[in-house]
This record gives sequence, structure tokens and C-alpha cells, in this order.
Amino acid sequence: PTTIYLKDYLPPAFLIEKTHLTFQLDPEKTTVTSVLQCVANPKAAPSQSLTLHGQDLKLVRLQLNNKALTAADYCVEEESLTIHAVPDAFTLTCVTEISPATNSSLEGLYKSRTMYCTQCEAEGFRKITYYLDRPDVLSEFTTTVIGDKQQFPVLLSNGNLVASEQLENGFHSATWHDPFKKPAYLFALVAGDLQVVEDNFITCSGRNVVLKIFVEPKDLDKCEHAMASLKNAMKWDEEVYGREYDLDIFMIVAVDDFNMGAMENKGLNIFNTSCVLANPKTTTDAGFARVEGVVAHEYFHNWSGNRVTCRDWFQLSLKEGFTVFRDEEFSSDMGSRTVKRVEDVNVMRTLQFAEDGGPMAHPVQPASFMEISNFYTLTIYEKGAEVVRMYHTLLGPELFRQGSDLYFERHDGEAATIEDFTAAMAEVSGRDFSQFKYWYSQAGTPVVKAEGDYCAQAKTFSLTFEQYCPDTPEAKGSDKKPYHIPVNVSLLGKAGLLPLTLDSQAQPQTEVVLELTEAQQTFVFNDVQEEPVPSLFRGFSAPVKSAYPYKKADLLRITTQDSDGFARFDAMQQLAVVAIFDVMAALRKQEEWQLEPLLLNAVKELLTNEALDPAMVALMCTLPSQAYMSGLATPIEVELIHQARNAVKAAIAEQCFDLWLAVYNRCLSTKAYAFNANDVALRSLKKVALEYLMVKPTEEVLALCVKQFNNADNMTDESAAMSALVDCTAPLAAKERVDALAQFYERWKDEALVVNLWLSVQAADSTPGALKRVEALLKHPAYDSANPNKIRSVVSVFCNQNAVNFHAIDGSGYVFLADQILVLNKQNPQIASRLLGPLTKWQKYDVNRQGLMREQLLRIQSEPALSKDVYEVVAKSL
Ligand code: HT7
Ligand code: ZN
Repeated sequence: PTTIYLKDYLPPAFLIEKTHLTFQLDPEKTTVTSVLQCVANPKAAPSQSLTLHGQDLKLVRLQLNNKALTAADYCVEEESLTIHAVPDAFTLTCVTEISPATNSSLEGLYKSRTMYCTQCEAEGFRKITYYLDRPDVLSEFTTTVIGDKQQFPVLLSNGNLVASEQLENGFHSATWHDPFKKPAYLFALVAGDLQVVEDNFITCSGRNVVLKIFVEPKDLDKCEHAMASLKNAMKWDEEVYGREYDLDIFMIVAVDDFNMGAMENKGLNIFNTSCVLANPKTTTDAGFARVEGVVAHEYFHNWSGNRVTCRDWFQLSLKEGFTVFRDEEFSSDMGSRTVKRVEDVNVMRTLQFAEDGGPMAHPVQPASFMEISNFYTLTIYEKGAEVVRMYHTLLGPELFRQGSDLYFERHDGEAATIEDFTAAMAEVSGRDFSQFKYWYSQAGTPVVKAEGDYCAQAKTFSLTFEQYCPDTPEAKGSDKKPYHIPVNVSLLGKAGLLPLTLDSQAQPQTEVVLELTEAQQTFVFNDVQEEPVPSLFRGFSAPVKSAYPYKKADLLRITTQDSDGFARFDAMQQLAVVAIFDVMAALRKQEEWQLEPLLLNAVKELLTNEALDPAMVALMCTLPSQAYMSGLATPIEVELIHQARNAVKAAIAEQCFDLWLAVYNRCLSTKAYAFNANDVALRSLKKVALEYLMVKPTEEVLALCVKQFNNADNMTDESAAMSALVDCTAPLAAKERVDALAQFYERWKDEALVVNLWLSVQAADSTPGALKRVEALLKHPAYDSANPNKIRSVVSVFCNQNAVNFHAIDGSGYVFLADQILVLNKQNPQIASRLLGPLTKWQKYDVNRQGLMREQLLRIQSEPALSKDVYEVVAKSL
């Protein structure tokens, strides 16, 4: 496979002004007729020939204006079609045949259960017809879909429905016209026997927009939350960004087989069922939150992605990072801002930092790629969002909004670059972002070490920061430039936040944004009346690994006194990390250990203070995950982390048993289920309480858990009880554990998304023998090896969330994963490539495991027909 470089970008030689597509649907022989109005691009070097992208297509007919082309006029290659001589303006008609029923890659046009649907981002349109399948070619699309009326009563595409016709032999057609020019990756088609839930939204300028959610008939009762989320998102985008919806109709379709979460096709979003369907009985609070966030995310793309799109795929974070920032803020406004921030930062620190420290590390704006599908990463999405958040922090909300207004206005209908976004932010603020741009061009997570020095005499507090960025595949750390880092700071005194006076500031305040730009830099606060504990990177103001030599008592002060919820959580997590490391050290030496008393006291304080937000108590009492701990030291001591974490958990469980029981009872509610911040908070604390209680359950606790499992009126409580039973290794609960799994399946076997939950709880079960159980799950009737959600629920959960079993010292977990990847490599390369993640991190483990993991990577590499997707990741990892 070849590498594509950002530096080689050239504008397209031709533009396609209008695109007319006609689909004659058939499982193995769908005919696609495209009529393209092409013109030479005045901004590009002239070209006599036209090369179109195309993949897995059967070319039936080609016509230039009125002339049928013969084999001598063009050349078909594996992934392209070149017409040797074309004029400056012409109409090209092309007929191809494709086979949706056998398309298992889930890119292009494919069949999912009984329906046909498309996925064109990033480069799937070329599997539909020959085209300039690149995001800087924007065209006005008209689409006619013809199909059997009984099989496909619903025929959808982008834009507005402009005609429908009854045809002979039970066929019918629908023609859709999208007035907004768009790149091919935003094209969509759906055909099937679907039911619809309908609503409407009146926009800020008074226009009526029809809203439709299409689902299979069995899912009609799971659309209400998505519809409410969509309307909230439409309103929020008007209020917060001044963005109004532009078509008369907005449609969402729920599809079972989908490689990612959802897709923002213009006016016709296609969703993985897991990201749109929600009902209290079948969906957890986390599921509800996901639906709310993803519905909003895709909707927000209508402006950040569709109206203003990307010039090329190196600019992917322009739309994804910005849109994630927008959806994060939306979710914060809909629920609890602090909880959302803690959750997002957990993803950053656990998963994105790991990516940034591994062999696939890449800048937010990559400089090269082989397969763009491999770059839909946490770095592009989540780190990209953090970079946008830093503009927001540096500019403040008003200037940031002016910057986004300018960006949208200036580039509406265009394909833009990250540079354009920065230019808009710079222009409205008059600020210089030349150093800030390293956030886009340099990979890796910067490390910021800080030290404080209090001078009691002068009443000054100096904060000295040092930053560096470690080596990453594309650059040595020593060659990297210092970043422009916003550091949100407060100083904590004994009785709360101290007023801050920096040399440069007249007005004292309690929080400042320091701007770190040098490799080493000192900031001095004046008039500091007592020795403070600094609260740094409040709200996680920059995506860095920060370190400050806190004493444990300092951390305790932050957990109890800081006004920033994220800082309180973070300090508590640092205390827990220290406690777990202490136990690891003792276990290593086979010594006695004692639970860190400060951590225990902090937990007790959290459990007894009823004034606290239950959601924050839940988060702060949840120990850092195995994955989080794994990111803190190399080599990763898989078993030791697992043992120490469990030991700390057991100690807290035992020493706070009565408190946990009281908390559990306090969280019980008789109210009907509602998805709102308060109720979600109570359920989250109840779940954590149950987890602790079930570490060593009494008869009474076991009965409570079983009661919750049987009587819950919602999936959050029901699945929490099931997980607590499955995670419980006490002999007392042995029967209940087995029964719960069997009963849960019996209750929910007809609900695919609930079955996924059931599969993942088992795949994550860390008790010995997991691989055997996982292999049995793959043979279970509920498993479907062609469905990405099922693959993720079993294979991905086992390999990413069951460390002790996946990393079994005999290497069996690695062989299992490689086997799965080799099968999927042929069937669905995107999913195969994503599964590689845990193997690529081999360098973080001990020498023995390194060898075993590498062996499997090499085995995969030696497969003769390796997809581009898998090849790129394996080659970069080795
Ligand atoms: N923009 C969408 C990306 C996407 C995608 C990419 C590759 C392969 C399949 C895919 N499905 C959707 C999703 C989003 O970020 O909104
Ligand atoms: Zn997106």
C-alpha cells in the first residue's frame, strides 16, 4: 500500500457540478447509473484526462456527452477509471453494477438484515460508482431509487423528496434532490420496510422542519429519547452557535450492522441502532447519554462538517474535533457539567494518552496515512476536541463564538482547512496562534511538571513549570517545539480559594489562566497570605500529563475544598493511585499492607456528607480502572495491578460496609424512571454502592442485589445488579451468579442491544477461564460474526476490558485475537484493523509478553491478502 502525504495535496483537475444517480435495487446486481456534469477546475493545472476513483465495481457502460466510449477511450484499474481525453466541460454517464448482499465490509451500499443502506465516509462512495471521491469535490445531488414496493416501501436519499412514481411489476421509485452541494462522502441511500416516528421543529426563523426517525417495526417504542435529543440539539445549536437547520426535513435511520456509531449524511443521518434506540426497560443511563450525545453530534455536523466540510482527510479533526467539542458542551448543558467533564477526561487519559504513547500515535492533523479509516481515532476526535476547548479557554466564550461565526460565514459551502479555523479564531481575537499550532502538528502527550515555592516573608508564591513531549513515531521529543498551554490555576488556602494577584493583573480573582509557552517558565503570585496548595489544570485545561509534588494531605485538601469538581475528582484519583501503588509495592515484596488511611477517610467523608452530588461521590469512590493504572508505569504489571486494585477495593468495602449499605438504601427510589441529572446521579451511586457491598456480600446484601435484579423497572438497575452478581466471586453468591446470567438472557433474548450487554458482561468477567467462556459465546446462537456490535461486545471487550485473561501468560489471548483479526481481515477490514489496538501496545509489557504479542503481529503480517487497513497498523506496530 502507498502512503499519502498532506504536503502532496493538489486541487482536483475537474469539478462535478451536478450528480444524478439512479439506483435499480437488487441484492446481487444493483445497477447504478450516474450522470455527472463535469468542468475543468479553474484553480488546478489543466488536464486532458480524467481519473475517477472506483473499487469492486463492474463497469457496464460509459458515455461522454452523447458518445458511447469504447475500451480504447478509457482504462480501468483496480481502484480507478481513467478516461484518456475529455473536454473542459462535459457530461459523463456511467453505468456500474454492484452487489450489496455480498458486501460484508459495510462500506458503500450494503444490506443490513432486510434493509439496504450506505456508508460513504471516508472513501466508500467509490464502491457505488466511479467518482471523484474526495471531500473537496462538492456537487449538487439528485438521486432516484427504484425498488420492489413490497420489499422496500421506504426509499430515502439526501435532501427533499421531489417525485415518487408507481412503476410496472410492483416496483416504485422515489427521487430526492439535495440543494446543498456536498462531497460524495455525505451521500446516503436507504431502502427497506421501515416504520417511522415523526415530529417537527420550528426553527429560530420560523421555518417548519419535519423530523423522522425510521426503524424496524420492533423498535418503534425506542425512538422517543432520540427525537427529544434531536430537538434539544437543534435548539441548542441555534442558541449557542447561531446555527439554524437548512432543509425542510431531517431524517434518522437506525441500522443494525454499522462499523461506527453514526453518520452525518446530509439530511439523512444513518445510525448504529446502539446510538439511537433507547427505552428505560432496555437501555442503561450510559446508553441514554450515548444516544443524546451521538444524535447531537451528527446533527451538529450539519454545520461543522457538511455546510463547511474538509478540504482533504488530513483535515478530519476540523470537523470531528470541533463537533466533539460541540457535543460535549451540549451534553454538559443537558446534564451535569462536572460529571461529563470527568467522563470525557477519563477517556482522554485512559485511552487517548495510550494511543498517543503507542506506535500509531499521530498528530491531530496527521502528515501522512495509508488508509484513512485507520485515522478515525481518539486523537482526531477527543484530542481534537480538547484543542478546540483550549481556544475556548484562551479566548473566552464571547470571542470564541465570534470566531466560530466568522469561520462558518467565511467558509459556508466550501471545503476548509484547520488553518482556516485557526485564522478565524486569530482574526477575531487579534491573538497570535503560531505556537498554538503545534497542538495540530506534533504527536504525543506533553508532560508538564510544576513546582511551587512559597516565601512567607515576601508573601509570594512562585509556580515553575517545565514541559517536554516524549518521542513519537514521527519525531524525537528533543526536536519538538514547546506547546502553548493554558493552565487554569487557583490557590487553596486553609479556608478555601485565595485571591490571586499576578504581576500582570490589576483585579484579584480566584482563578487565572496562565499561558505556558516556554520549555521552562515561572509565574509569581503576590500578596499570598498563607502557604497555598495550588490547584492546577482545573477542568483539565490542557490535554497534558501534569505532575506536582503534592503531599497526601494536600490532595485531601483539594478533594474536600476545591470549588472545581474536576479538580476534586482528580485529587481523589491521585490519592487512590498512590494507595494502589503502595499495595503493589507491598505485594511485590510479599509484605503486609494497610489501606492508605487518608484515602479511607476521604471515602468515609464522601459517604457521610449527604449534601454532595451523588454522581460525584460515585465517581470519586470509583477506583482508577485497570486500564488507567496500566498507563502509569511500564512495564505494565497486569496481575499485580489487578490484585492490588481488588485488594484496595475489598479493604474499602469491608471498612465502610455499613456506610455503603446506608448509601445504597438512601439511593433507593420509588419514582418511575426518568433520564435526568438527579436521577442518573442517584442510580450511579447506587450502582457503586452495590459493587462495594457485593465484594463480600452478607445474606442480606445478596438478597438486596437479587431483589434489584428481579424487580428493577429499568435496565440501569437491572444490569447493575447482574454485573454485581457476575463480578462476585464469593461462594455465597455462586448460584445467584449463574441464575442471573441465565435469567437475563431468557428475559431479553429478543432484544439485540440488551443481548450485547449480556455478552459484554461475560466477556469482561475477570475470573479464570474467560477465554473458554468467550469461545463458547462465539458459538452461542445470539452471536453474529458479521455484526460489528456483536464483535465489539465479545472480542473487543475481552481484549480491552479483561486484562488478566487477555494477557494470560501462555499467550492464548493473543492467539485468539490474531485468529479473529485474520478472519475479519477479509470480511470487514475496518473492524479487523480496530481490533488490533491491544496487540499494538506490546512494548508496554514484560519481555515475555512482548515476544508473544509480536509473534501474533508477525503471523498477521505474513497473511498474503492483507487489507490496507490491517497492513498499515501491523506494519507501524512492528
Ligand atoms: N463522520 C462519521 C465517520 C464514520 C465512519 C468513518 C469510517 C468508517 C465508517 C464510518 N461511519 C461513520 C461519524 C462521526 O464522526 O460523526
Ligand atoms: Zn463526527
